[in-house]
Amino acid sequence: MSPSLTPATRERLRIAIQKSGRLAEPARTLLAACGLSWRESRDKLFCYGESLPVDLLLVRDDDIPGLIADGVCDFGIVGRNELDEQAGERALIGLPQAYRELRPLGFGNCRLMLAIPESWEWEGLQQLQGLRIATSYPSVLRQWLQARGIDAAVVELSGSVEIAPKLGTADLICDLVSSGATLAANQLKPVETLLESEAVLAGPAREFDDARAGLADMLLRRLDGVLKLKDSKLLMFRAERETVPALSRLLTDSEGLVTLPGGEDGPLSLQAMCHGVVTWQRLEELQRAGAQGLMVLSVERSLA
Ligand code: PRT
Ligand code: ZN
Repeated sequence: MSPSLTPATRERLRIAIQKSGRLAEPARTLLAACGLSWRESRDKLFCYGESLPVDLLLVRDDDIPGLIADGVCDFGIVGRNELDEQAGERALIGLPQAYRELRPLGFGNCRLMLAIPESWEWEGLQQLQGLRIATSYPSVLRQWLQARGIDAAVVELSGSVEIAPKLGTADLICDLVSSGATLAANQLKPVETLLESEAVLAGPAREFDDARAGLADMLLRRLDGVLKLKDSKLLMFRAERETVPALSRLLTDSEGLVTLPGGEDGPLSLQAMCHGVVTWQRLEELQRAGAQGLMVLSVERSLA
């Protein structure tokens, strides 16, 4: 029997992720790092969760906010740009805010930006008065313009926004930018950022009040653990007792310098959790301050 799509009859959690596209692979990798695994289905739309009662729905990113709002899915991994755009659209037609951003996930980073023809001199926001701006994010753009008292026409396009100025359908554009190569290839230059975006975990605006609550809590705790450890390294070394204060001062940004139990005499064994990249320069500094036998280890998993 196929799983029911009605929220009331569900005890399993359901997470919507992009079927294919920029966020698809990193979203799966992140959920797998949280200990989830799935049985792939033949239609590749619904993946039954095997390790936990957490299923995946593989969809277009545009559909994810609506699926959460309608209660068809409990969570979704989607760009903040999409979430904010649809929240604006919902507000405009008087629908309640049925979802919210729960965690930024650190991938799919991009900016929603205004870009003008390269040949223009950028003179500031007042220059936008009376111009036509092409975008796939009309709601975010309208709100942004309104907040700044700018009266410009918003030209809604579902794709190929960057060629609108060349085609004469708009004067400038408002679009997502990551490397900036697409803008440059179309003789456009970025001038203003409307939104800093990245993939986020979105969930319902209200807490769960049924069997899904415990499961959702566990998932969020695991996710926090994975996100925290993402760029973490465990630093291990030995040091003479008298050098420890100087070494601690070099490690103030790491998580507690811990002295491991050992003998009374000789060097101490120490460890510290470092968040971010541990450079060679940093290791050499520590070595000069007295650290011996330095080792940098990847951290696989941790539970607070
Ligand atoms: O099929 P489906 O509807 O699911 O996918 P989609 O085609 O709508 O989305 P997809 O996979 O292109 O993007 C999904 C999400 O990735 C977006 O909603 C953003 O949150 C995020 N993201 C990150 C980006 C970019 N970076 C990005 N660069 N989305 C789009 N772009 C576009 C950009 O507008 C430009 O046209 O990619 C092009 C290349 O960018 P540059 O600046 O590197 O040249
Ligand atoms: Zn899309």
